[in-house]
This record gives sequence, structure tokens and C-alpha cells, in this order.
Amino acid sequence: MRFEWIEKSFMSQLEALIFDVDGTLADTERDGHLVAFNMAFEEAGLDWHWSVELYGKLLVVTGGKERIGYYLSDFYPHERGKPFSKPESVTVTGSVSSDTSFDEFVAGLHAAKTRFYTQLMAEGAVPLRPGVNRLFQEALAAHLRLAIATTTTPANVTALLTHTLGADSIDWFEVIAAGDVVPAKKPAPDIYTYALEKMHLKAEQCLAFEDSHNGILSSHGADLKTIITVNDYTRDHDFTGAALVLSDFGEPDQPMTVLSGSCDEPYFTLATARKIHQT
Ligand code: XBP
Ligand code: MG
Repeated sequence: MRFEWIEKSFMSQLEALIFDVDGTLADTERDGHLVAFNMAFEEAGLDWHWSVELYGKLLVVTGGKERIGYYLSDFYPHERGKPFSKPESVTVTGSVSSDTSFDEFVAGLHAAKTRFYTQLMAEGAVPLRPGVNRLFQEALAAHLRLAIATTTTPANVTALLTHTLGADSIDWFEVIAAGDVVPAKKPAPDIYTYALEKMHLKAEQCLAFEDSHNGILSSHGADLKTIITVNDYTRDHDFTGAALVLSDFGEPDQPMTVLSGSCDEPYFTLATARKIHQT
């Protein structure tokens, strides 16, 4: 009986915060990924150009390679009147030659996109969103464990963290679960389940931070209580079941807006996180 009680109270402690990256830590979709996709298309000699609006539709599918496939299957034929077939003249610098298969072609295009994306991060193209670093610092000071669960390529996470917080920041995260490490990307729960397994933690010991419908489907699929910060692409998404939906984490001089759920504080702190975890 006593053992059960001890186990229960231990289980209810908040041990870790698990963060999505794209759209949650920074507005990387519009200002990073989209720009890099278009640069890769141009370098490959393709006459594709994704607008900010079209990219919003393409975000329904997570993962860059998968997103290119979705564009070609669901958008390209309508734009052009016939399906895409890779022209012989198209090559992607340093990665594929003209006789490669379609999958290799997409992989090469995507590798070029990652190269452009990491360059953009190195140029400081995308800052962190309000309150992100403040929350990291609070969590680190309190010896809370941090992890990342994202669909994007690991090199992109490293580039964003390094160029916004410094190279040492990579070590703040016990697990960086990213990209193809799991076969099924968000909205599947696999990337969160993977992070939990690596940390030897149960869902009830953690909180997840997301920005999108696919993201919350994934975190909820892994039974994680989830806090949302929206952005221009995700403001109207369905966040049913979210513990809290916020404009952003806010700062002392830049209060957040609470869009759904209950929170009296002007900006999101670790104390807020602990309260939410207990409710
Ligand atoms: C992020 C994504 C990623 C990026 C592209 O979703 O969908 O695919 O847009 O990254 P989430 P790659 O924020 O839910 O993790 O091109 O490296 O795949
Ligand atoms: Mg996201």
C-alpha cells in the first residue's frame, strides 16, 4: 500500500519538457523551410515555386521528402494538367545523376534543401519565438530534463539551436528525436514514444509543447499533456484536448494571449507548467 503511494507520487512529478521544433521554437516553416525548398528547386533547374499560401496547404503532410511527394501527387497535376515526370536534364548538385530513380531524385532535392536550410540558420534568418530561451533557462536551473521530438532532419535542429543559442545548447537536450529515426512521422505518436523510451520516462511525467494539429495528434497519441503556441499557419487548427492554447510563451514586457484554457499569468513560466501538469 505504502509502496503504491510512493510510486504514484513519484509518477506525478514533472520530470521533463518535450518540445516540437518547427513552428514551436521558431517560425521556421515560412522563414526557413519554405525559402530553402524554393532555393533547392531553383538550383535543380525546376520551374517550381511554392508560395507562402500554397506552403500552408502542403504543411498538412509532415516531412520534407513526403511534402515534395504530396505536392507532385496532389497539386502539380492540377497546376500543369499532367503528372510530373523527372526531365532528363534535371540533376541535383552533388547528390544524384540524371538516371536516378524518382525516390533518389526527391532525396537529392531534399538534401539540397537541407543544405540551404542550414545555411539560412547560420545567417541568423530565424530567431527563437518569445519566451523559448527563458523557459529553457528556467527548466535547466530547476534540473528538469529537456528533449526534442520533431519531424525535421537532425541537421536542421542542430543548425537552429547552434545559431540561436550557441553550440553548447545541443547538450541541454537529453534526447533529440528527429526526422527518419522513426518510420512513421507526425501525426503518428512514434517520435514522442521514441523520446519517452530513450529517457525511460512515462507520459505522465512529462509535458509536450506543440504548434500544430498534426503535432498534437502525435503528442496525444503518446498520452502526453500538451501545451500549444500557435503561429500564422496553425492559428485556426483544431487543438481539441490541449491543456492550454497560447499565442506564444510571452515575455515580461511582451504578454502572451491565452486562446484556450485557463492561465492568469502574463507569460508562461515553469511554475505555469508545473500547475498545468498537476491539473
Ligand atoms: C515539421 C515538418 C518538417 C519540416 C521540414 O513538423 O513538417 O517536415 O517542415 O523538415 P513538426 P525536413 O513541427 O510537427 O515536427 O525537410 O527536414 O523533413
Ligand atoms: Mg511544429
